[in-house]
Amino acid sequence: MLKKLIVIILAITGSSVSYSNEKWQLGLNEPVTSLMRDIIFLHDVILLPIIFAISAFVLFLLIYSIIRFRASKNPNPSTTSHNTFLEVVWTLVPCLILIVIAVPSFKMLYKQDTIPKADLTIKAIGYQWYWGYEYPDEKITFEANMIDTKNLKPGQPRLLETDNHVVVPVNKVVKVLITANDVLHAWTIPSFGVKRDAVPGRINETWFKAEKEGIYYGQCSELCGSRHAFMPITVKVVSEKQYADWLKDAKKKFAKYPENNLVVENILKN
Ligand SMILES: [Cu+2]
Repeated sequence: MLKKLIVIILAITGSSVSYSNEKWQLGLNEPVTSLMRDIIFLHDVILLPIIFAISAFVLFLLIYSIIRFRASKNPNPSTTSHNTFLEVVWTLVPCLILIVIAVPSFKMLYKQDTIPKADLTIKAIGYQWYWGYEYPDEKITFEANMIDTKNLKPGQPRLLETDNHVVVPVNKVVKVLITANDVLHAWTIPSFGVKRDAVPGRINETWFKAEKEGIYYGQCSELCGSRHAFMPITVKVVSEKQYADWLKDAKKKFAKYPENNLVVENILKN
């Protein structure tokens, strides 16, 4: 209800909610991995209620003290400067709140960090200003450049669509190796709950298992230069059959895999 009301207010005032797959979208993108569902749970069920409760409590105290202790009602102010009990309480309660947040938060971080046995591996390389991809198991490599606004086909979102898509099969564990060639970038897909820095000379790892077919969008999430806003990430999640068909074509189209890709091959061996 509140969500709907805010959407209507935004629609009337003409404000825009940016970075979304849906017009007037509020909140986080629809989750398609268990990682993202956990993130949404932490945000909606744990963090938001705590934030609202604390804000309401502080607002209540503020209004109460303004009215109750105003000069006309309270001409002789109290000179108390210490209250040991109160000081212990307002130190301990925030600690307890932080511990309550830390438990699910650490659990989630650990889950994101532990990569299950991967069904396929993809390497994403950040360049100024586009992404390059390698499928080390299939020996294919390609680049993905943003499609300019004037060349978009109907239904393609502006600033998010790329000429080549990363294609992965549905319900498979995909391990993503992430690096950069020049400066820091970051590879992310909000619906997957995945975000990792792309650091030159270093390979970061993450994983996802998309549970729904579709096209998912992300954007470089580390300020990397003048065209930082124009290096989107497009991942297409398809059925296993469609993936096999795509691979057949891709192996012809993208067969320029580097011969001495020792770093990636060593990682795959371990
Ligand atoms: Cu970038």
